[in-house]
Parts: sequence; C-alpha cells; structure tokens
Amino acid sequence: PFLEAILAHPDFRATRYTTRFIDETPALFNSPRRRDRATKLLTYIADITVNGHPEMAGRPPRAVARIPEPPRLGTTRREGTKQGLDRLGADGFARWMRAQDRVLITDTTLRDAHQSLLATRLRSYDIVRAAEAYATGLPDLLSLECWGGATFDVALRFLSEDPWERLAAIRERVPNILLQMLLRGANGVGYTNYPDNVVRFFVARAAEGGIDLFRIFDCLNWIDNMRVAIDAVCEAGKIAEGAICYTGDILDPDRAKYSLRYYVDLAQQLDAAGCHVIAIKDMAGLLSPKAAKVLVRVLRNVTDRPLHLHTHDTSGTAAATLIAAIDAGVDAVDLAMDALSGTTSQPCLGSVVAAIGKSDRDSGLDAEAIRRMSLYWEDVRALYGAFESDLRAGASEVYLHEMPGGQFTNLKEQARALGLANRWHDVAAAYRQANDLFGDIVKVTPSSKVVGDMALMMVSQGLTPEDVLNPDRDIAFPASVVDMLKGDLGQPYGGWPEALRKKVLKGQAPLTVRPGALLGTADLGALRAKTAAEIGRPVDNRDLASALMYPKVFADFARATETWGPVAVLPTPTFFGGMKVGEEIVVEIEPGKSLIIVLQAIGAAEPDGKVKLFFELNGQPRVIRVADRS
Ligand code: BTN
Ligand code: 3PY
Ligand code: ZN
Repeated sequence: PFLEAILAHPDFRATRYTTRFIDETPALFNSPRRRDRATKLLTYIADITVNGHPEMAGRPPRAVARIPEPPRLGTTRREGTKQGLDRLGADGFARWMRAQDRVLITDTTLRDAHQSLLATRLRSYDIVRAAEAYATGLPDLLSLECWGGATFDVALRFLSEDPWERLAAIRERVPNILLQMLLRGANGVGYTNYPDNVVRFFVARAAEGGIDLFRIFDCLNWIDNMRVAIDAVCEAGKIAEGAICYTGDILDPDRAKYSLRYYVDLAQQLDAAGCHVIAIKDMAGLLSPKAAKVLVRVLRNVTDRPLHLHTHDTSGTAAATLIAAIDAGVDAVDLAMDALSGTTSQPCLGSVVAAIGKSDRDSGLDAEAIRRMSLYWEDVRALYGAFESDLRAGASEVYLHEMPGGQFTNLKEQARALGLANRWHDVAAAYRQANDLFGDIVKVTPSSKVVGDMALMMVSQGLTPEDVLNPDRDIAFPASVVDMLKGDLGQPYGGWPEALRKKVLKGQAPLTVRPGALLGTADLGALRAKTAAEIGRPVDNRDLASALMYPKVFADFARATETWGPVAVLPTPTFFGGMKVGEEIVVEIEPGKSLIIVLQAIGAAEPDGKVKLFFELNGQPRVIRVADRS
C-alpha cells in the first residue's frame, strides 16, 4: 500500500517529485486504505488547496467559484430516439432516419466539442448536471455524442474518474435520447490495434453500459480494420454508423488521390459491411460547401442508408458546409452548443437550427431550450479557462496542415512543451510535409498523432523532407513512425512510399495483413487476474475493459481512487483549485448522502513542513495535515 500511495500521488503521477518526495510527503504514511471516503476527499482537498493541482501548474488561479446551475427545462422526459430504436431495431431506425423531412441533429458538446476546445477536460460533474435538461428540454435530438474518442483516456488519466460511471450517470438521467460514442475501429478508444476479442469485449460492455449509436472509423479508411467492431455492434442490436474520414478536396483536380470515386467506393463498402448509417467524418473541417453538396447528393444515390455529416469549424466556414449539405438532403448533422462551438469545435447549434428554421428541413428543436442550455455551458466553460488554447479566430491555414480539430490544441501544447511555442506555424508546415512524405494519408487519431510526432521531430531537428529521404543521412525516427510504416495501424490507400518505408524500417519486414489477424486472442481471464493482483481488489467487466485499453493508466487510476476517494463527486472549482478559507461546499457522495464541507482556517507551516487545515465536516471539526510542497 505504501508503494501504491506513492505511485498514486498527483505529484508523482505528474513527475513533479524530487528524490526527497517520500520525506516530504507524510500523507503517504496515513495508510489510505483504512480511511473512509470523506477523509480521503478532505485530504485531497487539503492537498490541492495547499499545493495546487498538477494539471493547473503554471496556469492562472481560478477567479470564480460559483457552480453553474443547469436550466430547468421541464419535468417530463418525452419519448425520443431511444424509444424509436427500441421499437424499430437498428435497421428500422435507419429507415426511419432516412424517411424524415426534418434534419436530425446530434449534439457533440459532451464529447468532441470539449475534446477540440478544452483538451477533453470536461468533468463528469458538469456533464451529468446537464443531463436532465437534455432529457426534458431537447428530446428531439437524434443523439448526444458523449463518450469515446479521447474522453476515455483523459477521464482515467487526468481527471481520476471512471468513464463507465460517467456513461451510467448520463444514461440514468437521459432515458429518451440515443447516446453516441466515437470508436476508433480496431484501435478501440486507444492508439494502437487491439486483438479482435478485446474489441468485441469492449463493444459489448459499451452497449450494456448505455451506448446506442457507435460511430466507427479507421484512421486510414481501411474497412477491413473496422469489420470486427461493426459486427460486434450489430450483434449487440445497436446502431453501427460506419464513418468515411474525409480528406483532400473532391473538387480539386490536383488532389486526385481523394476523389469522389474514392469516397463512393468507401460508402459502398461500408453499406456492404452492414453499417446502418454512413457518416462523413470531416475531422479537420476541409469539406467546402460546394464539395458537400456534390458528395451528399452522390452518396445518397449510391446507398439507401442515412447519411450523417460531421465537421469542424476550424476554417470558419463549416456552418455554410452544413447548410449546403442540408439543402442537398443530408439526413443528420453534428453541432455543438453555442458556447462550446466554433473554431476547432463543431459549428454553432443554435445558429444553424435558426438558419434552417421554418424551412422544409426545420429541426424541430426548441430555440429557447438551446439558448438556456448554452448559458449553462458558457458558465461551465469559464471553469476550464486553464485548458483553452489561444486560437481566437477561424484560420485558412487548416487547408495547409489538415490537422483534425481534436488534435490541433493538443499538438500545439506538445510543441510548447518541447520549447517550440513560437515555431507553431513551422510545425503546421512540417505537418504538411510529413503527410506528403507518408504518401498523403488520412490523418485522424492515431495516424494524425504519428504525423504530428514526425512534424515535431522535423522542426526540432531542423530537418527538411530532402534530409528525411536522404539515404546517406541517418535519422532516428519516432517509434510511432516506425510502427506505422511497419503496418501496425493497417494499410493506407495506395500503400506506403517504398523508399521512406525502407529507410524507416532499417531491414525489419513490414506487415502485409490486418494487424488484428496476427495479435491472437487475448486471455481475458488471465488479464483480469493480473489486474486484480495489481490493484488489490476485484476487477469487474467494466474495469477489465478499461484495463484492456490502458493497462498502466487504469492501474494508476485505481490506486489514485484508493488514495483520494471518489474525486468525481467534487465540484470543478474544488477539484482543480481546492478551497478558500471561509468557503462552504456541498458534495453529494452518493444519491441522498451529502457532505457539507467548510474550510475554516489554514495553519502556519510547521517546522516539519506540514500544514494543518481546519475543516468542518457536517458540523464536526476535522483537522487534516498535509505537506506544503508549494
Ligand atoms: C448531480 O448534480 O447530478 C451530481 C453530479 C455529479 C455526479 C457524479 S458524476 C460521476 C459519479 N456518478 C454518479 O452517478 N454520480 C457521480
Ligand atoms: C478521436 O479519435 O478522438 C477523434 O476525435 C477523431 O476525430
Ligand atoms: Zn470530430
């Protein structure tokens, strides 16, 4: 337990420790296992109050502590798309979608919008508090995209909360709207291919946990890498939405690789693979209004499946693209609540709904409900200021680099960490060069991460594309580049450029088949036992599914929870900033059981470096001592 307490400590996890960490961190000796949840949470609050949250290091302190109040948009939860799916089944539901005159709308606020604007840091606390208002005020939404993509990893790794609990809490409060997730095909919600039985296990748990609509993509548009996931979703009786990742420009004759014909082939393959819905996933926001019109018209002619369009507003013109697609007959579109829309996120939900209002494609959504919901998100966004990028405006530079909206701010942050903060536009240009070196590939997680790694290497080492290709120049390529060119993510359309592949692989033989076909079958029983031994408690199916995706991250998360308690229940200002003297908070630790916590005083530092924090917990005095490492 002692070693576990060290490993779970936020400073240790953030590698912000010194060799004196054990001497300086007496909280480690408190034998966390025997302490109750309230004491664990008080210790967490005390530690954050004195030392700050490692995620907030170097960021401005919080200004407001007010907890945003979600709107009350009614008391009844009218039947919606969830009941439609239950009644019609996935095939019938897809036919229903296609038969609607109104355009169907997915709200991405709970997944892609915060992934693309706030480094995926939106906590369950703020999400779950909004759920009821969605169910009562916006029951005509097609779906809430609320899970998958990067949210799974970030919840466990940075927020110390369980993504499965988030899903269960949303499902409980939203019984009437489809819940949607983003699944990276054979990469699950991770960055690497998993064995087929792991993908099947994960999908089955997600379906049980409340996901109704699975948007499935492959980062190289290789349909063979999506089939296991598609089949598993169909088997669970849920909606399999196969996504075509859009890149290039179908109207540009100089970019012939990604032609209209290419996308038509993909749509036909996804249709034949059994997908109920076809998505056009324009992850970087490259689809122009004109191209959208052509693509939607043509795809709706080659398949009877409904079409669902996803884009990002990085260029500033994505609303025009959606409106052109709606005019051309697209069945469903993705939008984000006004306060979390625009730039690298989705276009503005309220404004697009207004723009098409009173037309034959009116969405049927309540404008007032959207406005009031967005006011809540405006207040919530203010709590996450530390995670905002400094992107203030649309940028046509996206047509140069073609970075996905969900990667943009992340890569910018990575560049900053490498001391390349003022070289951002060079990174953007190198990103394009890296893409071209790889043969002009589809860039979306995880292939986009590999292109990003390559771009950062080129800028930090001052390498030109000629240097990279020069056979006489030895280059230590990033591991992710070696793995990708070896075929670990699958095969790209048109293959890998042979000369670069030879140079990168240095004699290793590349894969020619689907990686999943070589990974064998994971021994789930053995992995469950191993994980249980590691974290010292039983591992249920949801824990196992997490551990299969992220073994180390999950084990660290389990230990952190053991030490600090269920921190997901803390209000966001407290979670990131601790408490101020005189402040009182109410923490609902489980339904019907609340802790009222007041921080009454903070003592002076003692000679041993410890500080006493004087709390009142449900009226009883409690003193917590923590090391001051600030
Ligand atoms: C509320 O006001 O509804 C409480 C918001 C916090 C709920 C957290 S989210 C994760 C965990 N799972 C739950 O069901 N509740 C807590
Ligand atoms: C993800 O995989 O997380 C994405 O958002 C891809 O666009
Ligand atoms: Zn997206």
